[in-house]
Amino acid sequence: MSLRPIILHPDPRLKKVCPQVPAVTDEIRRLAEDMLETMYDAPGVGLAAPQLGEMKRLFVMDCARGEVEGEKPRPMVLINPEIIWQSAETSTYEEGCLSIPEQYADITRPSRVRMRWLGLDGQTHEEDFTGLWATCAQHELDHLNGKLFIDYLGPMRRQLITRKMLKFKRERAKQV
Ligand code: K2U
Ligand code: ZN
Repeated sequence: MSLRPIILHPDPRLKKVCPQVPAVTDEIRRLAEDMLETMYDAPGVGLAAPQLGEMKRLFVMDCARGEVEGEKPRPMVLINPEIIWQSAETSTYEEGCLSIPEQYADITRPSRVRMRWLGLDGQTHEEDFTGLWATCAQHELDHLNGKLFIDYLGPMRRQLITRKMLKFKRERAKQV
């Protein structure tokens, strides 16, 4: 397992639609392991493959943050994920993104989603997600379609955040 660098916005790889994963191979298993290690280290509750520069339709998530007494970690790997049902009811959550550090905005999404995906076990899985799990799953699926949470904001706010990130990346490059 190894930690990998997280790509920062703006970057063309974060705007691309990722292709399906044809099969669960040892390479995919190693990538999923690295994604989980990088996510926990960030720390985060989700991470999508394109955020590591891997243009593949898979993401990891673990929203069991131990806030609930006795809640055990539940690392999940979702390959070729799709939403097969979503509630009309919506929830608003102050979202952030590991590719857009220190920037947050209230984003409204369906409160509940039913997802179908291919697991590392090669089986097809289906599950309903609510709460932070639902928000995170939709945020990560957006990453696989080249969409960032700032794309839900108005153009001025999005440009402001992008300019801040360009400055952040310039200053970080000077430190290297
Ligand atoms: O994809 C990512 O960049 C990781 C995201 C996932 C996420 C965003 C918004 C809402 C839920 C999940 C986060 O940066 S992970 C950081 C985090 C930690 C605790 C709660 C929410 C977000
Ligand atoms: Zn993100």
